[in-house]
Amino acid sequence: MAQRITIDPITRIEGHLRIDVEVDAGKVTKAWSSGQMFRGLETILKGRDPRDAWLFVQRICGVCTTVHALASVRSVENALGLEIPLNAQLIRNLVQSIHCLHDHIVHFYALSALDWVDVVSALDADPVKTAALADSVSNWPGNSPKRFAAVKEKVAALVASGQLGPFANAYWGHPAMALPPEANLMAVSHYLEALDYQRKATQALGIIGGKNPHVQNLSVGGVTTAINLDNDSTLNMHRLYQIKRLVEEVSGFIKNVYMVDVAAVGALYKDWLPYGAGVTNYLAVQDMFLDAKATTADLPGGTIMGGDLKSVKPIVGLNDAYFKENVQESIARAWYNGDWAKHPWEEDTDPKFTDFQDEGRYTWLKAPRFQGKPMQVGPLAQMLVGYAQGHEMTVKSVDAFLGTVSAVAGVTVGPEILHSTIGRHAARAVRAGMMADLALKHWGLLVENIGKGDLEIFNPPVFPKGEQKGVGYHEAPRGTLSHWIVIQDGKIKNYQCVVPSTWNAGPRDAEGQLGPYEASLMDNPIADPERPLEVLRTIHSFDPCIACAVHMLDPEGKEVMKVKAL
Ligand code: NFE
Ligand code: MG
Repeated sequence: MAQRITIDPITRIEGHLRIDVEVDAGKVTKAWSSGQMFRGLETILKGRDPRDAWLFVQRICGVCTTVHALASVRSVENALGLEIPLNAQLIRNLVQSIHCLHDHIVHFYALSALDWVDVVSALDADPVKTAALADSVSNWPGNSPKRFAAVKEKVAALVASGQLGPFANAYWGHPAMALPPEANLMAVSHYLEALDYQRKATQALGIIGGKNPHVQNLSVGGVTTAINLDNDSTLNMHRLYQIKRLVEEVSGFIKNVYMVDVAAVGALYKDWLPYGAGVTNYLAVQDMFLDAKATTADLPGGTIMGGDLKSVKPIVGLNDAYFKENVQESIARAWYNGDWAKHPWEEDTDPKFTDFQDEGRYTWLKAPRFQGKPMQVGPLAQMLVGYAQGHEMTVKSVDAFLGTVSAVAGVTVGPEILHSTIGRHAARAVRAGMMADLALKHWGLLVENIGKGDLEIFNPPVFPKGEQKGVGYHEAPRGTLSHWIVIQDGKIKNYQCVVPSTWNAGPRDAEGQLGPYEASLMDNPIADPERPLEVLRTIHSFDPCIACAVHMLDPEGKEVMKVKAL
């Protein structure tokens, strides 16, 4: 008989996500994804000055702190047809790439590694053998027997104290945990080191963005990062080199630790490669633009339908008609008034709570659709649309990574394995490596441009009478983010955010098509319904952010707790 499992809240994510599954004969047969909070940020923007919107919407989230700011200023610039100076483009690229390094590192180690890594098993590891294992895949100087012995001691002390701290309440000893003790000890050591490297990324972001979380250096029309090489208080060579050194250190960690760990975990869990594909329609947008007009970019954009790489269609620049015309959101199964699917410019956000109805409404998330189809967004989508278009950096990076996985797994694997739970981790690690290289490349482009004497950072916006519509999009760490604005006589008439975690965590639509989280859970094995580790594996692989997805908080924080999964 089918068994119902409710996990509420899912932790090690941002925000409040509830997942329900039905399990029959050890497999998931039905799934529901539900965002459990409401804040209403889209609503409070009405009537405000479009130049202020980015400061409000950036508060949607404390994780992807920069991305809503960037999408917002781009939406206003798009509505006005306003170009920004090259320096502003490059400084924004530094902000987005450095933020992304922080975000991807935090996701793998703090938010998802413990789904695969058994901390308690690390106590059985031999530090010398652990160092030999680590040396066989990486040259990282942190991988010494002494370091691993110290980490083992630290974990033993935590276990003895009964206070596991960040390692509390996970599914230790679960039958689906398959790594040998040495791999577990290596990963725990890297978990702790990751804390230092995510901090370094944050420091670099604080220097370029003025503050972290939530950068302060954007503006409709450019950035407010004044450049003056002879002034201590502005962006100068000293600050630029501080940023570069920090990014180089973080890049070293990503290449020698994070990417290697993901390749090793993926290879050692190759039994998991068939699970978690779900929705294989993919959407990503171009980003990391190389010129003021945003005509060329270093990150690829496009769509793929039905998992067929040959179906790829490009999305180019910041004013792409194919993207602009084909996005809609459906509220048929969400807690809003109405039953429509509408283009974001035409939408409203009018909450109407009903309680959780399996066959009716069950979430605060709207269901975004592209040409009526659910789309998976995120690093995997971006790697696949790049791969399918022969985007040089993507093809090289993905092939090199798959080579490492094949070597560790002892079988040759190709890009088809990427349509999976593990594939989402792999794609994110590959993207982190690319973003590290791109952060340094765009740092170089900025220094070169400043060296030519160009110090421009801002083109002032002018708001004409009448109505203008715009969209600002950006490839955030969790995928394609778009902000849609309607301006009337210089004030915001409508503002809608269509967010990566809304694309992925959104519900069914009027046609009953499942959202990507829901679809990816189907057929996942469940070894022990009391401890649904496998559900966490697949859901965490998307890097959920429900604060972003609903941009909305039930002040009572209603809990329907069945399982607390930590
Ligand atoms: Ni709050 Fe976010 C990202 C956005 S949500 S984390 O990345 O936008 O998907
Ligand atoms: Mg929205």
